[in-house]
Amino acid sequence: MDDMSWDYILKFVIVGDAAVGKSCLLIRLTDDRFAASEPTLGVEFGSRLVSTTVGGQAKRVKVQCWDTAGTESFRSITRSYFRGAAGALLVYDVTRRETFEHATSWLDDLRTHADDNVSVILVANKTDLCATEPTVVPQIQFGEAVYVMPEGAPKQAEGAPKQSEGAPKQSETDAQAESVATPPPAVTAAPERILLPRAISTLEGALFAKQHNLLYVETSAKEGWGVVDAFEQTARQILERVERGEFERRKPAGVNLADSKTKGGCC
Ligand SMILES: Nc1nc2c(ncn2[C@@H]2O[C@H](COP(=O)(O)OP(=O)(O)O)[C@@H](O)[C@H]2O)c(=O)[nH]1
Ligand SMILES: [Mg+2]
Repeated sequence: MDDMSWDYILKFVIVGDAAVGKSCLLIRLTDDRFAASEPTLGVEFGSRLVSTTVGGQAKRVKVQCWDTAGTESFRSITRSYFRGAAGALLVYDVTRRETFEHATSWLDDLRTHADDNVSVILVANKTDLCATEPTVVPQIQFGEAVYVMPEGAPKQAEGAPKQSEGAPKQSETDAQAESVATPPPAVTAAPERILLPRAISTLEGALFAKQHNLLYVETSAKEGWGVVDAFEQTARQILERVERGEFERRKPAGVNLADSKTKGGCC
């Protein structure tokens, strides 16, 4: 099989509120770079080959992805692109709770306007704003205890000044009670990134996904964390369902098998 050939073509859509990073995720997928993008007007398109394993066999999948506008004024255009999608990325921003709360309404839209069998992955994006490395997502099984790393205060970026740095400790405060307060040392190093608190924990996101029968992934379009994985996981689920014969009575929406004519073509 040459480098450009594929076994399946899958249609994907990316949905979610405005400014959660949908366009940046698409650019990361197709160009492997982070671009501070302009707001999407209507719909944009990108394509890339990804690999996945189904039934022990490696499959090459050409993902054709439509990036939609999240604002209310474009919502009817957005919906028209849901039709025929085999997979959907439902994206929220881990630092903005309202974008997670709107996931239910996006899901309703997908269930109403896309094919019944559309495979949806919930994507918690912008995790780089809250952590210096990707989080390990727990596998959740209902009926079993869930063990997760405690998620307390956000981790501090390495080298970043600690919150208490510069502020005198209690013992020092007592000793210096009578003296003039010493000003904090001047910061000479380049300012480090300050991490934001997460508005939705990994566990809450993963539980929501489990309850609604969605896949779940944490991403950073900026750092490239989890982006290709999101498409590969979803492609694997779609193809497993095809192999299990879930679509036996009719051709599944958004899934095309490569034939001798299309194999070897370009994007
Ligand atoms: N830190 C960080 N910023 C991001 C990430 N993804 C997108 N952004 C920023 O979020 C803003 C909105 O991104 P955009 O892709 O246009 O959002 P869209 O409206 O959902 O398509 C832009 O300023 C991006 O630079 C990410 O993973 N991390
Ligand atoms: Mg956009």
